Amino acid sequence: MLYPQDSESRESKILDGIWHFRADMSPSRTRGFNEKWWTKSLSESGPVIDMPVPASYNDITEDKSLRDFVGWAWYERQFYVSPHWSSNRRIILRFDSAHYNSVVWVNGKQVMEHNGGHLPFESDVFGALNFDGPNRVTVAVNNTLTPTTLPPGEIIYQTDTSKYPKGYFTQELQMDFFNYAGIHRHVWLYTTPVTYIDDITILTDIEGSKGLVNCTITVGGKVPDTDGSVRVSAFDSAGRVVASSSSLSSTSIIVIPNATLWWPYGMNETVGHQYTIMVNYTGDVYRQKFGIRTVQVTEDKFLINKKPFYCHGVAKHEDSDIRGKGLDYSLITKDFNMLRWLGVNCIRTSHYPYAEEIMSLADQQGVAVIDESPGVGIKHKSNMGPESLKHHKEVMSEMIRRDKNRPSVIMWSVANEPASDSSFAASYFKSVIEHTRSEDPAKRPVTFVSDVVFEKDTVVQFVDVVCMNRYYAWYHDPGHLEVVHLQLQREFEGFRSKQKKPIIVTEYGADTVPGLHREPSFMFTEEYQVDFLQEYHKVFDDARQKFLVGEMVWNFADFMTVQGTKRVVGNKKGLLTRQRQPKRAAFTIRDRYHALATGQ
Ligand code: BDP
Repeated sequence: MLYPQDSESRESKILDGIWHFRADMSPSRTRGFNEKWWTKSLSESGPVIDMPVPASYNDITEDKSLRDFVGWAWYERQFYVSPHWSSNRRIILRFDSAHYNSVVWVNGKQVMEHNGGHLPFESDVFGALNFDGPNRVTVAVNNTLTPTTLPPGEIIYQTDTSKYPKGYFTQELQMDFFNYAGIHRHVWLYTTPVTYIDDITILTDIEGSKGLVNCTITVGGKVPDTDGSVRVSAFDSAGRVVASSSSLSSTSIIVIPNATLWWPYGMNETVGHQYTIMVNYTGDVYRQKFGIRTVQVTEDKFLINKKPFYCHGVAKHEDSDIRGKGLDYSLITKDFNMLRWLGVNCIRTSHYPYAEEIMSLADQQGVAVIDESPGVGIKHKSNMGPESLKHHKEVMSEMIRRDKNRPSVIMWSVANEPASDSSFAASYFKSVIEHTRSEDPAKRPVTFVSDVVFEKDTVVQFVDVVCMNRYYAWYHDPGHLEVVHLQLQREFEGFRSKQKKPIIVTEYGADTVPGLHREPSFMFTEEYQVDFLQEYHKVFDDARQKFLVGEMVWNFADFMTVQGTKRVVGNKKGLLTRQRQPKRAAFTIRDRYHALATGQ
């Protein structure tokens, strides 16, 4: 799905801002549907409050029941559309993401429904619009997670009224982050001509000094009998035409002589180099960035442009004070500055697809990405039935459709820490992984992230790269750093004896309260986090020249979780605080990663 953009044939406007909002606190949570709140202004059916878009609604007010709310939340705003948009075009209403189920009405008419957070959805709303007066968009968003949503969850009702108030329920989740909800990213209105470019797929290859670019477009609307005329030109970063093609077909192969390749940080001077392809299809113009690079996996290497790539990275979250999972340009720019400061060359979008603006920064700044689906917390049989499988595949397709042209994306991760030792896992994940492979035109490697010991895992056989999360001397043998060497090495050897595949340690980390100190080090202190990471580094350094192709600290920054006995206002395994200030271990990682980047 193409990201909205302005061009000679397209216009866009963003509908972000302060919207009207009401959470449906009725016991059944269905009052809004029963009373049809979308048929008139939201303020006519009851009190409304101001709610920023984009943002999670949870931390905006001082109301605990809204912070922990589960159910339908209603948003509404007015907008105007200029009469010059009233003919000869499509007008698309697009949500870059809303968590989790959404129903959208324009002027009281339902225009779309979507299941799943973290990914865009859109619809042509031309027929529902007024061009000579105000328009109203109403959105109902439901954050209830069920055994078949992704991530899965469960609502647990307590009926013993001697112990619980009437109607008491909680949402049980198998994931370690706060279930922030709301309209998390931009809301757009954009136009295209009626005959339009629906999608562009760019595949690249390298032949000597040439870059080979295969560009396929799919089109929509009233397609002319002749298949329309397509003109494709590629521009370098200075805006000079480097190649072009003019044909009547929707596939063009263009050759870029003396191509500058896309490299991740640390591998070459041309970090994050991108070209732009301009497609003109019967007057509809769209500019798509792309990078020329190849990705391959061997028995013990991860190759980018045929050179061994060693990932020195972090796993992240979309998470910050006040805005929760809402997109914020200051935050994401700061995050990329801190990634560069740390010397990071790779991130994992744990545990869901991140905003497209984040992905674009990764493309530009040469930060490789393991692009992860929201498949987190798949622990039970009820999460691996036919309905879950169907939805999981749909989500993978949506994700690939959104991110397939990104040079930064070097691998897809279909899930984090599923019960890959259960008897249902092998057939479920075989199917999801095969589907993912078949959907990606670029055939990137596919993985899932495992926390199961090698003796019990049943899914690693289907992946290209073994990704493992390990917490020795934290969840296992807490405080005993002396076990790390033995236990990590044992797992490495175990997996290698089963599968000759490269390994990435996708998580290892220790909760650390900033400002807490002890010598000798003690769990939760800044010193322990340093000692902990360094103990792992010794094992990594042994395996690095052999089969280990990456190490990723859990986590870039502290982040919010649900309340629980293990969490002191959130997960504190960040190298940085939630406000993005470094803890002591950040300096250890910075020294290590810059040394790795310069090959020392
Ligand atoms: C891992 C999970 C991650 C958690 C982390 C932790 O993948 O989401 O936040 O543990 O407990 O198992 O800190």
